[in-house]
Amino acid sequence: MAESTQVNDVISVGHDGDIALICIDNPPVNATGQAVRQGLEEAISSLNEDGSAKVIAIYCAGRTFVAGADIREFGKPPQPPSLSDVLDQIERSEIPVISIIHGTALGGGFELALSTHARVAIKGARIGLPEILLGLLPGAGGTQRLPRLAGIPWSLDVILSGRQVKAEEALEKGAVDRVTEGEPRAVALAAAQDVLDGKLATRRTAELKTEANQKALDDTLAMVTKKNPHLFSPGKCVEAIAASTLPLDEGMKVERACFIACMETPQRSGLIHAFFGERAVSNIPEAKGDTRPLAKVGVIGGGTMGSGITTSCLMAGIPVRLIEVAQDGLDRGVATITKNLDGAVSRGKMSSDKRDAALAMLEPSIAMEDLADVDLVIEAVFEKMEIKKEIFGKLDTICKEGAILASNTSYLDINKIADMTNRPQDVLGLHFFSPAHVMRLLEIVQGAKTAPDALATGFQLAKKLGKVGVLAQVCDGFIGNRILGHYGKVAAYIVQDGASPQQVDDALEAFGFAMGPHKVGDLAGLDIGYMTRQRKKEEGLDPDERYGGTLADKICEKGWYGRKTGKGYYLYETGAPIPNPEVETLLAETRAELGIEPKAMSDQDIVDRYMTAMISEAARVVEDGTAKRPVDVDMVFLFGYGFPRFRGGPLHYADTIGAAELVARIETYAKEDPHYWQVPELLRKMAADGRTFADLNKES
Ligand code: T1G
Repeated sequence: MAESTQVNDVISVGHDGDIALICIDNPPVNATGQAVRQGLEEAISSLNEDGSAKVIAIYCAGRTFVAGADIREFGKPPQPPSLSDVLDQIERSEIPVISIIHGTALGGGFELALSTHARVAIKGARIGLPEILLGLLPGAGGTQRLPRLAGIPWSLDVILSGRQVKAEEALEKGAVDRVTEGEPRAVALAAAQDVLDGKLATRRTAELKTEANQKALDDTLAMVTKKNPHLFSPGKCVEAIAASTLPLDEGMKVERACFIACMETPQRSGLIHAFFGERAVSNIPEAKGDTRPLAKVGVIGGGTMGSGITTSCLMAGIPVRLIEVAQDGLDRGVATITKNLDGAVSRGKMSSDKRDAALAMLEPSIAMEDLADVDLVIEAVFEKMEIKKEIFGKLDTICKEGAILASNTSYLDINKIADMTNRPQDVLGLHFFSPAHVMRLLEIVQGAKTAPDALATGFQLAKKLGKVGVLAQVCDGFIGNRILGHYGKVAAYIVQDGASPQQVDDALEAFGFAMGPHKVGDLAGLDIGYMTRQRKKEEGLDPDERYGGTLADKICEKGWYGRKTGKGYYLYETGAPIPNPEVETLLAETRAELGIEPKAMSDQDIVDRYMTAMISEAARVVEDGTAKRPVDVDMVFLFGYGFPRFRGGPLHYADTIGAAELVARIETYAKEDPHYWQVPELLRKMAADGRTFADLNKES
């Protein structure tokens, strides 16, 4: 290389005879932040002014080609030059410009490649336009240039799915021009030389024409509207892609308008909060530092949870010794695990070879002594403290020094369990969510004496399993179930006071939940809630608290537990749930017994009460430190409770209402029931200070 000049901190230009190499070096993913855009603009214009170079190749340093626009800039005042303008300039360059793709060229990164006159991918590279996952659409020409190269149908698939596409598929579809091997810079030099030698053709995408395909557009619009009725950007994606049959400058105007419309929606804010939140929850001191080995895991309990946890570990390549008390239980566990793995294969989540290898790493046993050499034990047996205490007492003597002893309990006190051992520093909670091999949330519960390296190992396990590990402190129900325990009552109150179970479900599904609380209860089994209510009755109910379980108790006392009995709040004989007409009778009985005159409630009132209840307990969970920050609560609900992702989580959604309005609402509701509706101190302070939960996230 004759010489290399640094245009700015992130862009350099090297020369080798007739070849100019532009290198982007903006860790961690070469996002097209302002410096990258400005540097590219300056480099392209100076090379064209100078005119000595006969071909320009753009490549990236580091682990990947540009992975997109810098998402951290969104929602802030735009800083020129815009990516669109820079890409138009590249496309208009008199000197042919090619791009060398390695790693993941996504979003604005792949749009950069599309604006060049040829694209060379290095084997293993993937391209994609995942803006839809952020509530957006490709806003720098992707909806206009990709259809010109690869046609409308394939462009609709790639843009509406947001999926990553292997280089070979992109080559087959014409989205890239060559797939080769080697290091980016060497490939750039070789490809540029091929351009000069006429071995690699170049062309301006703008000069290509998109073949019209109204049917593909109409079919896709119908499909996305049905699949995601709540989302705004899919329809805008189709609208922009449809404009790719227009002259480029006109199509770009349509794309711009669609992009701005998406940018302005709360959905974009919610989805980007979810993107960064998923990463933020493990970006804490407790998740870093020394960890312990995780070569082999022991799981106690072959029931639904134990089998799911075992499946999750095996799918991540971690050998598991599964313990059950008797052979028949062990056989059932192994059968469930086998079924789970077969399901993963049929869903295309793993190859059958990988499934066989996973199964080969399973060592079933009915002897707890076989846990002597494991690095981590996850107990997943009945939610009875006595049983857990007995098990942990035995583990204390069986397991090797330094082995981590974890309980999958969903609400019991980890400190009490730890105190059954002489090694409380090795004990923590690992609360998986059912089905454990599918749900991504893992609440990592820190005991009072849990050692830092044991806790950090919990986060390492989450990463290995592809789960979202969230730190929780000990309390009844930790983060998610504690909050659920609170707002679940308000759904019962709303039904007692006048709404039907179906109206509550319909209102919350219109808000964005995949399933309303009564359908969820039917799915999980109404008997679980029934047992909890009976347990609490035995322990002595709070006399000041309104009991909301009367209807649910009546339903369970009929033996109607939901899907598993074919009848619950809904009937399941035909498959799709239909409201159980006998529930109406039981509800009338309940209201009569409680002396309630039912009053009509609007869907909005139902959503407001339900969400305000959820937000108020979530605020308390942040206030008392059970959750580290509001974003941790949000991620618990996105990854463990089916909260609508486009709303970002309960506390991100709370910011769209505002603390002052929430306080006013709670004070209004408190007139009906001052015991249940109490204003959390944190919310009152936020209302007084004008702060948001986003502010609290930044402060922590
Ligand atoms: N902007 C800013 N930061 C980003 C980023 C981005 N686009 N992508 C990743 N990061 C950060 C991330 O927060 C983390 O930071 C670090 O990089 C490593 O990421 C105009 C409008 C590329 C597949 O949607 O899918 O272009 O936590 O932990 O698992 O049309 O990151 O270390 O501080 O995820 O190896 C479109 C989003 C943007 C791609 C790598 N692009 N990124 O995964 O690492 S919109 C995307 C990813 C756009 C244009 C539109 C993944 C990855 P920290 P990571 P990874």
